[in-house]
Amino acid sequence: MTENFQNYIGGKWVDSASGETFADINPADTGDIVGNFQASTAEDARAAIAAAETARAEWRAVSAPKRGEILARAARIIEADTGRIAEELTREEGKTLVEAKGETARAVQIFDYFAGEGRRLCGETTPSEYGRTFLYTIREPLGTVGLITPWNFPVAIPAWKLAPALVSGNTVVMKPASNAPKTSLNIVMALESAGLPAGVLNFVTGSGHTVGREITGNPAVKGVSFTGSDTVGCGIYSQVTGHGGKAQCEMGGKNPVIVLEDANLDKAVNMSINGAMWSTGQKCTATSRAIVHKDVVAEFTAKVVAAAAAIRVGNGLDANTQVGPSIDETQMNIVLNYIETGKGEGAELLTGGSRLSEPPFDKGFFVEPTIFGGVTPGMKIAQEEIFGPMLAIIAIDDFEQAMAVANDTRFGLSAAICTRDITRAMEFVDRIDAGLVHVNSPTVGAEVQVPFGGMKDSSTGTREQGRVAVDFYTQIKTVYLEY
Ligand code: UN1
Repeated sequence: MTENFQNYIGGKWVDSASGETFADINPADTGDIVGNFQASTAEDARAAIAAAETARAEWRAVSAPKRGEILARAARIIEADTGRIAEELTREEGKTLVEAKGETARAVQIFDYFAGEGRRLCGETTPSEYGRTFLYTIREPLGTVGLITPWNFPVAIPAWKLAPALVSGNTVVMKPASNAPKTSLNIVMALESAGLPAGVLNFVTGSGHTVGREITGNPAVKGVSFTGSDTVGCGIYSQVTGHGGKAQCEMGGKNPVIVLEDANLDKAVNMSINGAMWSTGQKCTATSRAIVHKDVVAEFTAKVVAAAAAIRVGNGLDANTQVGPSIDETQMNIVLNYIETGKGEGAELLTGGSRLSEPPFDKGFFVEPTIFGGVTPGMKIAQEEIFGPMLAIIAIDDFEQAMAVANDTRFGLSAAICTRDITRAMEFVDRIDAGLVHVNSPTVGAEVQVPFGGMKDSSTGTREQGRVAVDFYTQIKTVYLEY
């Protein structure tokens, strides 16, 4: 019997008004249903927003350090339950258990970090032009905020939106991606057990067209933080800002790794495989272009192709697996279509390129780790976000051309360079259009204590994570106090 999971509204677990549910399916084994979730309506979303509005005054009155203490308690609950949370994450999302445990540990760090922010939710004092005037700022919550989260990091991303939103004193309506709602529900339950008052966090599952649209269109929602595709993100941005709300959207990437002729090639290969293949390439920070100096491109290519061909694909629950499935059939078909596009554009398929459909892969959405060589910067596979285990190798003549090619995309999330030359490394840092810059480390990863976000079409709004995360979730009040 598949278990049914409910929405969480005003501190109560409730069914959707629709009376309908949808299945949360294991992408490695479609016979495994993780649970049924509420196919919620706009009415359910409105009830969640109303509950958040009701709880607003009470939550705002709780001191920020006390709000932080609840986050710290949630961190301990999640930490103690890591094994189960990670296993459910792997079942619904497909990434390996090692990655799922790592991501859950990251969520714990996020809650701990923002628990501390409760004691540092500082304003500024400033000298006034006038005598006997105390001039200072304080941070206040926005009110009710909406969080729309993706399936690819179903524990870390809800955590890195929830923790700063809550510690800043906002009430929340959260809609998780329908492909991975169970992990988010586990976080909601941890916060409930940690003592979060009723109505402060409301959780509504369902489609973007119904639930998402009500959250983004409802003027009671003063801020929306979204991570997902850029098409959806741009729509959300205009909807939310259209009624005067704040919007923060983290969207796509087409992240390059530049490999210069002096690079340690084994390191360059590790950076590329890690960035392109782990988590099935389903990260907005994934490496999708290797921009390699002509003197080393043959050797780099031979090594990276051998490494990709040796990757063990399979069910993430199997300890041997290194790369799991695509999240669903649609996403798998997008990846397979890009493989056909790459071939059609004249790129050279060097390894992979096919769906794995024989047993034991027949019940999942598995694609072989795929590498194309001979890619030119204008090709679609060098321009569009693919979100699959795929790397395009582009040969370049010199550092100047590498920079031009690296920046020749509408995205600007993350970028890496592999070199031993400190001058060119620093030149790269200066000139790359990316919000996250890596020297001799892969394009992926995000430490909680530093800002995360991109340039160009990758992000809008202020950065997530780090101390600046609270900028999005707070508004500033300036006080002139004459005595
Ligand atoms: C990471 O690289 O570990 O949706 C984090 C994403 C990003 C998070 C990436 N917002 O893939």
